[in-house]
Amino acid sequence: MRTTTTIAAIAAATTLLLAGCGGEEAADSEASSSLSMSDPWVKSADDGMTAAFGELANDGDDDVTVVAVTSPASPMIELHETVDDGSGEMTMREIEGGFVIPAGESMTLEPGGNHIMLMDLTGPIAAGDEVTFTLELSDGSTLDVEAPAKDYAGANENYEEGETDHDMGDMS
Ligand SMILES: [Cu+2]
Repeated sequence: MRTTTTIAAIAAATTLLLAGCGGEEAADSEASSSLSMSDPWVKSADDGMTAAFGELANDGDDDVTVVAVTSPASPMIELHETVDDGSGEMTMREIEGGFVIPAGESMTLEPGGNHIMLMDLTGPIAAGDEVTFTLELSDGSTLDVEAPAKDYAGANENYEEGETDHDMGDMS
């Protein structure tokens, strides 16, 4: 009984504390305040895999890590980096620890570099379509992004966990 009372008291105090530091903002605290994404876009594709790009900017005082991305366009999404596999071939792979954007800095997601990888499209994405992404950050907040689709001939890096020649399928 005593434990329950204590927890309830702490919860009440926490609620007061949150309410005290900014009314409506507290209720809306799920949206990231420091991270933004500009010029988002996704490469059009009929099926299989494709990728999304853009510029992530962190104008806060703390580093921000994008730990996961979700979208109705693909049930499985990975955060990829592109590396030289040693033979001059560029290979993409899941980046360890997510995308880290240091305080006050930005990170460009672009073909041939870091990107958001849609692993298994639920349907075709045509140029002009708008694809919604939700970026999940390490502090528990999220950032929703609307990315227009466009046709793009590049971004055909191999995928190191796939088979070598046709990993990217229809991406070319
Ligand atoms: Cu990739």
